[in-house]
Amino acid sequence: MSKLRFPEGFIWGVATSSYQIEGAWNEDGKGESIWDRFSHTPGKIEDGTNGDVACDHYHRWREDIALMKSLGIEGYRFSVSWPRILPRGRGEVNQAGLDFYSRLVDGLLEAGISPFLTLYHWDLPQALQDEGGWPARATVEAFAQYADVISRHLGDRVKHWITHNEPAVAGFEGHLTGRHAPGIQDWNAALRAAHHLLLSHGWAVPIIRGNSRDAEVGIALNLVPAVPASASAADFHACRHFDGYLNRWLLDPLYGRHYPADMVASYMAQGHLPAGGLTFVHDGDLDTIASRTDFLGVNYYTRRILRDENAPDNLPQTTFPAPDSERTEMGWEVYPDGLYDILNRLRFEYQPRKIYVTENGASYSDRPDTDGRVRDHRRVDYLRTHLAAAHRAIQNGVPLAGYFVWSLIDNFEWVKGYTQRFGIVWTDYETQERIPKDSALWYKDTIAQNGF
Ligand code: IFM
Repeated sequence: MSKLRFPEGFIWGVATSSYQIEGAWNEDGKGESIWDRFSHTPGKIEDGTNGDVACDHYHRWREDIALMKSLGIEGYRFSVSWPRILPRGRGEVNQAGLDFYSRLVDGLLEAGISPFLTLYHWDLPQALQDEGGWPARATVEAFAQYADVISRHLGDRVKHWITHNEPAVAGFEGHLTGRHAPGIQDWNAALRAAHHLLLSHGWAVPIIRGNSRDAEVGIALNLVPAVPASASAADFHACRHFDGYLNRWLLDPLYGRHYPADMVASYMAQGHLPAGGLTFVHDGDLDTIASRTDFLGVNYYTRRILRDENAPDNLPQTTFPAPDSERTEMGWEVYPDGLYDILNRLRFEYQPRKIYVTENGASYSDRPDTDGRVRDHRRVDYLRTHLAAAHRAIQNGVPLAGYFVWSLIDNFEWVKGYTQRFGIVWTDYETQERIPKDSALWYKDTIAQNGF
């Protein structure tokens, strides 16, 4: 293979999120989050664990920054725990929480690493959930206060802001399938929640810009290309429906196109929306949601192959993975071309000014060999092939400005607990020792050469 070189200034990063790595769930004035409550509820997490300690990053952040520096990491995407800052979701600010993130940001800058700050990666303050959570419009106002507090405090030093991580997951896994906190199963609640997540993004954009001069602001979406399992019209429609459910429902309003009419009609026909339709959309909301952003964050892991199963509840139809395709331990098909496809589609269909791949990575459980080395060759292959696809997209004119591996370290994988390891660095949960895997060393070389 010939050498691939990325554009000058391309940012090589890693990503994490607060609940998945921090631990210290009730320290220094932090309030309870919906993930604290959910993971403490028996039966919700597959291995019965929780994020109480996780990677203990709250106490080990200096070590983690040193680790990133040793790998040559240029950008660190992390999220802020809202209930660490506003224990009750709004109102009184917890100075200790602000101080933690302030020290973290200073430490990153000293190490020459650009902070990419995500405001919301799913850990809503439980106090706000008790008042209705994301299905309630008042949560949007609370988010605006939170965005203001954080950006006023860190806006002088943080220049890359991501309002939300994967609002489709927060909206639909949290309120439709109920697999994620807060564990609700209700179409109407899910659609309201998704709308309020988007609206809160739109409200936050000018607030962040006002508090952080020259900042870049964007949002990170999990995008999944869908492919029909056959040439039948039914499978084509299943695909279109899945795409509308997961991709277009967010992309269309964010890029000024209203909610997709085919999906609104389908949701009304199914009784997922009341007879009045999108009653939770107020005048002006769609303009707010379509506020101009500086970049789009793309979280890409896999594609879906779909056939029409006539699912009675109109949930997305069953996937039908290609017979010989390799899968990660999440069961997700390894399909690098999907990243190329989605990046090109965005370029032509939505034209974001700039794109970052804000997450990409794979779960493999390779552990330290007797010599202490973690030979995670499958992850190296995964990263290499996906980066090659990203490189092809750049050559095709996609304005891709950076790439963040999910994840820096093995961490709490939501409903899967600690059974899945996405890190390029091994976490020993007994001792909290970190061991860079072969993939981390490969990534270090790749960063040093700006390619491979
Ligand atoms: O761990 C998650 C992350 O929190 C959001 N995107 C997908 C990752 C892997 O499932």
